[in-house]
Amino acid sequence: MSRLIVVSNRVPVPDKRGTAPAGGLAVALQSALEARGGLWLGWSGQSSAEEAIGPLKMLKDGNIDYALTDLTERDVEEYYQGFANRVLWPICHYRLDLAEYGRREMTGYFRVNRFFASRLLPLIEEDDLIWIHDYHLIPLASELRRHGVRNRIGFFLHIPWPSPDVFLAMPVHDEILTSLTAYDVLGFQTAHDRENFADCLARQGLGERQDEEHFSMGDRTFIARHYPIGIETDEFATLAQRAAETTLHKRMLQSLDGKRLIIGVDRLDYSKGITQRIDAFETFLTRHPDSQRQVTLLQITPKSRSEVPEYEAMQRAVAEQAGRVNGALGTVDWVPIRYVNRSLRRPALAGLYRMAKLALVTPLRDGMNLVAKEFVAAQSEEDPGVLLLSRFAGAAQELKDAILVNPYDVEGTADAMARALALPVEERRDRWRSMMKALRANDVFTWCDRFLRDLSTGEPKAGALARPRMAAVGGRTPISGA
Ligand code: GDG
Repeated sequence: MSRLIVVSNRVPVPDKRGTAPAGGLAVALQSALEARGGLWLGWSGQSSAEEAIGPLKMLKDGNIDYALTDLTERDVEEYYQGFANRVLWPICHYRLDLAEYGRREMTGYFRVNRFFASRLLPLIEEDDLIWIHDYHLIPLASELRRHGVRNRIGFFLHIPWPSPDVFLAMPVHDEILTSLTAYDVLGFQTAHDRENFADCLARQGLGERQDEEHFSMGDRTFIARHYPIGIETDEFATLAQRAAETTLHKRMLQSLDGKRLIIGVDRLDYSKGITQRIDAFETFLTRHPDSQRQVTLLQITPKSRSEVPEYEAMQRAVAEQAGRVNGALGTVDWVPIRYVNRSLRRPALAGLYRMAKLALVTPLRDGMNLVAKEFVAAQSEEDPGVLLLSRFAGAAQELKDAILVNPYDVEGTADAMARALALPVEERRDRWRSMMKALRANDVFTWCDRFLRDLSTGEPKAGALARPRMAAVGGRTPISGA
């Protein structure tokens, strides 16, 4: 079996006790790396004012080497905060209005990708498989190819790929699109994303489509396929069951005092539709006064990318909005919205999902949305909660038994909340069973195996992943450095 190299913007380095502070994605990739022997390279999260960057920081954990590089402050500003998060992220989430295209940032993005290539080159061995993750690193394969790297290189895009009318509005669309053709395997979250990508190629007259998933470009061929990412379904279900025994869980139940818990969990990001959701919740409470004092919305929203101005503004906007609803509808002994602006530990989160009768997962656009999947996995079989899910999340393609909503339709979403809370237990069980079946059939280990099988085509044997021990399932998944 070939060795595996994973490259992502941020790397979930194991902590001193040797357990990774990792969610499902990191656990699956680590177990693939452990099985094959491997290397995970990415940004250390540190930046310096100096232009000269020191050597890679190398760490070893079992069969896995971690290679971390610092970046300069200018790199972070131009590549990460600039082009990745203020051009590619909004464009891929259909927010042309928020994209702030600048040549300096674009140049910085390509420069940092060249820099990542220069750090990786001396570490690559002949038969290594290379798996690059997400929109920060799109041009990395073409930079490696320029240096003669002929290894199989795959790319997985965690976020949506937009329709050509949106994508082609980005000034450097041609460079970005062309650099993707340097990969052997291109992975998308949904068939819809893959079709959007194929439409972009066709519109630009790049390459030729051989069949649904195979393309050629000059003398190269590549696969573009959808690999919907999953979660560590069974492990997460166990985590949620165990959490029910903890003190935090008991304290939370006590504080609810019989009220039904509704939960929202999202990184603070405009793509997640948090303000529209709070509007919908307010509309629901106003239209159904009998629900007031009977429900509480717990919105858990860890800060992210606070150095980007849109995110800082959003932080203020959501806090003000929650405060306004609480002021308008709350009473001395009832707060409609509990707004938590920091990250909780993963077991605590699992327990809260299980306690909730309803989850509001209403992004305006989302590659997949793992919160939707985690909520389902955390439910009890006898009395499962209901998932209200945006039809614009990749997860809606698999979780068809969620209550699907259009998050732009505030009144429609409010009505769906009322419907969801009134569902009889038999229907809740039926819906849950069907969604759980989908989550078991395509968990994160299956996702990882499917991608690696395609990437390693031609290899004598691509092994199935060993399942990790529960201890490894502990915290957040900082793959993209969100
Ligand atoms: C990108 C794509 C795609 C959240 N709050 C806490 C916490 N979380 C964890 C959740 C979940 C993860 O963060 C968020 O994943 P999502 O999928 O919902 O969203 P993004 O961060 O935008 O991820 C997305 C994903 O990549 C994977 O491909 O699905 O579409 O945008 O796991 O549980 N974890 C802890 N405390 C929190 O407070 N421990």
